[in-house]
Amino acid sequence: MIRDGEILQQLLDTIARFVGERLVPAEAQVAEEDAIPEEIVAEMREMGLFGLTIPEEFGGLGLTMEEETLVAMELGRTSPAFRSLIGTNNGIGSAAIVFDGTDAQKNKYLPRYASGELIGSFCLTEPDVGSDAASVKTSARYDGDFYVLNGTKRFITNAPRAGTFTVMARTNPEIPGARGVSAFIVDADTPGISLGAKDRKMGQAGSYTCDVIFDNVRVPAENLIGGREGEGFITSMKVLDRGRLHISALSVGIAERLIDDALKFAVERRQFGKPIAEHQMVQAMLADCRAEAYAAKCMVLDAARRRDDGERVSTEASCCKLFATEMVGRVADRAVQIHGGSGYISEYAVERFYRDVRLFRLYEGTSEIQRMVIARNMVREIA
Ligand code: COS
Repeated sequence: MIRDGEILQQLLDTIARFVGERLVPAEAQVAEEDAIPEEIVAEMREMGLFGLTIPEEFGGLGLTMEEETLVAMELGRTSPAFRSLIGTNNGIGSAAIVFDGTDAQKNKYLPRYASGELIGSFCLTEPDVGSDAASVKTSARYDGDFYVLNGTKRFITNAPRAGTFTVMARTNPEIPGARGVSAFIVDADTPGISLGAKDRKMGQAGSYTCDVIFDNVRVPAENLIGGREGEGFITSMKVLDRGRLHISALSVGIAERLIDDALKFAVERRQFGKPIAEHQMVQAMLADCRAEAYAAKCMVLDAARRRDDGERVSTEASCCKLFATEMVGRVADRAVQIHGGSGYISEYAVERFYRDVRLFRLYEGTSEIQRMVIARNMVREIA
């Protein structure tokens, strides 16, 4: 749902200008130095980009899902590291509190996420717990007015910058699956928390992940999200439904950027006496990219509108995540192919994007998990 078309368009134009004038020119530097320049981080803060989805009453812009997907598409037109920096505050790092937090938790944390003063990070994955997310092993033992957390979380996005962690931990060892898991908001400076070395990744230089280790970390009981045990897994699934739509929109934006780059290259590069854009096999690749990106865009906008209308869109979110992230993988592959040998050289952005987009088919649920969610829901519906 778009609340005010004119205001949204102003926001989209501002972001498009910022992406084109500030972020795209900084892409190579970010890739080279594996860091986003602090002045760009400050500009992102000033623009309110950390609080896009935080409700207005807590200082954010309170974007609806449809509005958020349109913004994510704009942000997709540059290196995903920039989006990743603001991604957790607008998504998995804050959403558990937005959806299920108590008023006190919302008042304490959301304004600081919205301003970018605090970076929120989401801790679900563990060394032995990936796709089977309900098997969380990190424990949270109740002790007086505290819970004592022990365990290790893996591949945690923005952990090196985080001021808080949303942590999924098992409060009831007697319940092995989803219902034994609770969600906590944990301040990063709580004694007993340590961070592993930054992961060295295939792509997305400038965005950081690492292990987060909890060693007898005493978390006040008031930091149990929503004040209820056993709800953490369901909270995570709700967070991921939204996150999956966001990643799908981002994939559309990146596909559009890659199509632009490939098209510009194809009209300039000449072989056999004419631009390669006039060769039918190159045209076929361009056309397939355009058709698939358009299909993904339509899907994402439809699912976002349905979610704004109050529908449960778990199936649609997984359909979008599956299709859009696989789509951008194919688009990136064709963009490299259209660039020929140049596509393998890091001077051209497609080389970097080819590696960057590989992550989208893995995190916030692999393509295999999305297929599993879709098919399970189909079987459930017919039953
Ligand atoms: N919204 C709300 N509730 C949901 C839900 C959703 N999207 N999906 C599941 N639930 C609820 C179920 O209704 C069930 O609740 P009850 O206990 O009341 O019956 C509970 O959660 C358990 O669901 P389910 O039995 O389906 O859980 P499974 O262990 O079988 O696993 C999958 C579900 C595989 C879908 C889940 O583990 C998953 O998404 N895995 C991937 C994790 C992931 O994306 N990791 C990436 C890292 S996070 S960046």
